[in-house]
Amino acid sequence: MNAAQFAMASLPAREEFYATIRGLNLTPLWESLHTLVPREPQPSCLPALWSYAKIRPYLMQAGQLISAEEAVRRVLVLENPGLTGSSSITQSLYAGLQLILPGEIAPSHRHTQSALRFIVDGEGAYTTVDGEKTMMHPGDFIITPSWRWHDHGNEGRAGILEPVVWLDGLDIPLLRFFDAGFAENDVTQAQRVSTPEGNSFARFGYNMAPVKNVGAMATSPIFNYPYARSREALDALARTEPVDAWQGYKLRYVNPANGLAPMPTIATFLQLLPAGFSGKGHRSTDGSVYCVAEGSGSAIIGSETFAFSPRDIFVVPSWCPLRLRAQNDTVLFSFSDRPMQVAASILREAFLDD
Ligand code: 1HN
Repeated sequence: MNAAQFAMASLPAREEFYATIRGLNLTPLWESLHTLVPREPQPSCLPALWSYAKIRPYLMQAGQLISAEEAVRRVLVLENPGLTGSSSITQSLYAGLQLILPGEIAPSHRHTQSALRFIVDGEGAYTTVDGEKTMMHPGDFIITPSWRWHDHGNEGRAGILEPVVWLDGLDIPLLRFFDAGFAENDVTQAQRVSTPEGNSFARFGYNMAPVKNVGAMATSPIFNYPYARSREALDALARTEPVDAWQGYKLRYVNPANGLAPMPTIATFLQLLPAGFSGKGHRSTDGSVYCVAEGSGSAIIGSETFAFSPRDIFVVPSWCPLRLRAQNDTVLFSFSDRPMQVAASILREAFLDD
């Protein structure tokens, strides 16, 4: 018998064999080898865009239906249409839009999942992380490191009382994969503020660091990266150097204590695309979530084109080419699981010719 005859002759016998061994919790590798080890990434994650203008009315409706206190966190999860039922925006990351109304408190708790907030709408909210409070302003990038107490509130600012909305990004699917999730509720709703506001930024936010009592810090000691500072850096770059043909002017946020990403599992970026920018294609194995801070244009993700406006969120799956176009000056915030892939030496990226 040649190989083909052998395969034909033994098909029913094979099926019977598979059924038998299934009872012993055994499966034949040769039936799944090609999908287990693909020639290139085959993400279930799909390209998608969430229009903030479309979502906002539903967020506000959620605000009428449940309090922040009852919900613990009043969030509409941005679930990837290719990952239904998993509360994931990519295979490794979670994203959601959180609403906090004036006077509300989202009670203090802690968990092993790391979180980021990118403020999209409204003024007057704050977050307290391990006893230090920081006010949230649109465009600020704020972190809640693994296992630190955190509560949020909205007490208004300068007489203005308005709903505040931010984008949450967490490494929930990654920790679920590792079965390493723990969580605990605090004994109080809102933590007692024990460190003066601005203390962390004074220590680490000016390209300087304390000389005493600085241990290794896997997570950034800065927990609010103010938009005004990051925006200023991009502006200065745009005045002083040529634009990158793929990404415009793009910077990564750093943990000043080690030069790496702000959190061990999540990298974050801010980029400026000058008006009229039409970028070449770029792809990488870290699927990314983008949030539009300013401007409008389009994201061509694979073969699909998504028009974006301020506050919209879009997701680019692993290894899917992204081309960015900007009508007017555009600023994009983004995050991905890049630090995990770098640690595992599996990050790949390609800058395409067109
Ligand atoms: C969480 O703690 C927050 O602290 C937001 O604001 C979203 C999603 C799942 C689990 C914990 C927050 C979350 C979360």
